[in-house]
Amino acid sequence: MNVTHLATRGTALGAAALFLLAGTAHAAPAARLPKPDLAGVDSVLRTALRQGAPGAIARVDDNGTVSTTAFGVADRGTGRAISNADRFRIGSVTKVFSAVVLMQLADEGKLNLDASVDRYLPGLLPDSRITVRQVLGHRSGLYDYTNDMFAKSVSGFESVRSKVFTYRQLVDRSLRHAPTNAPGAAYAYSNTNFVVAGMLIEKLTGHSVGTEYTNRIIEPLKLRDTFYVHPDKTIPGRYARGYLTPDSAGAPLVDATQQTVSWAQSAGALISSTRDLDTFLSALLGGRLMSATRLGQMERMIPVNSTQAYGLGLRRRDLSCGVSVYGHTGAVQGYYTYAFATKDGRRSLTALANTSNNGAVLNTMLGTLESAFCGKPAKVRRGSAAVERQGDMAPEAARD
Ligand code: REY
Repeated sequence: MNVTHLATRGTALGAAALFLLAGTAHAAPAARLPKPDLAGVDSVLRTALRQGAPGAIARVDDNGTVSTTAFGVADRGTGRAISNADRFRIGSVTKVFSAVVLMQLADEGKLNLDASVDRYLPGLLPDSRITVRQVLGHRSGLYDYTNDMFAKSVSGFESVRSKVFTYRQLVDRSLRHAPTNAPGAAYAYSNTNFVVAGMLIEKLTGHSVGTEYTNRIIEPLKLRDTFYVHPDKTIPGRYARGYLTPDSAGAPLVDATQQTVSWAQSAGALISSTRDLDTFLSALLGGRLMSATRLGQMERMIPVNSTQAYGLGLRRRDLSCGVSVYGHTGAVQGYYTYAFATKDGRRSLTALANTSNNGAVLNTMLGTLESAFCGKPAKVRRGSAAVERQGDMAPEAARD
């Protein structure tokens, strides 16, 4: 086990040049947040290890004061200790990147969020009432093709790990099913929406999503650990291996590190690190990636359940202390990610466990948010709200 609490002080982002657009400061008054409970984060990660995660890491950036913590291994074969320098697959946190690209295109007057998807991608979807805004908010009704794909976790994964899909093939898999709801009528999380988002990016820019992530986000923010390598199967440089938990109890973990992630692409194929995701979310919420008006639209939320809401490619979680944080979770085979920040972007947390398909670990890792943003729990009697909140993950949270 390795434990590191590394505190460094510096400017949150040393680049005024990152103000890509004038007048974007998103200056919510600095909320009075409890101090992060770093011992609490440690204890959450240790619990995740006891529940089967080979390794777990977290990084809290509190207005430039950075704390990192790591337990367990990056590689079960060599026993190498995991650290916050390790890259990993971020799953659906990719959706925030895709949404940012589209919001920038909207700022540039190249995309109307309330236009029909059909206007930009004629004939792709059977219902021309579906708008871009509905797609980004998971309100299109498009069925999530990954439901059937991963009904059996290990064989489902093995059957796609080396495949290269076109976006259209993924959309076609969705369209074999009836829509889950009429356009705009309900929230229903679906990867299909962010496959459509990727198609929109490529259609409007004439470039691959990888090029757009790089030019618009990765390079301006100097994210040195963030890569879109699809359909390459290998994570560049130093990385944590990812271990998929089989459905049958007691079966050995499956090393899922090498895969194309072609089944997800613009819905979930980015690689990153805790440092880069903290930087990205702080920049986004701090108003440095799009106009203030556009960010407001991205943050306009529809309630999902009692503790969660969803905007445009952005999730809000309401924590037990009354603080709300914005970001996304990610679940690809072998990796569970939580990446969230305060509304003003001044405190961010990214946490990773290098396993997946393990509901106990996913639920436990939610506790990193409580510790990072709510501080030490108030002294409460048994059965307190703070404890109960850990158990209230919505069923859909197991995948999104
Ligand atoms: C894919 C299956 C979940 C994960 C998914 N991920 O939609 C997107 C996300 C990109 O939200 C897999 N679960 C697991 C199963 C369940 O196979 N039978 O946990 O590794 O990040």
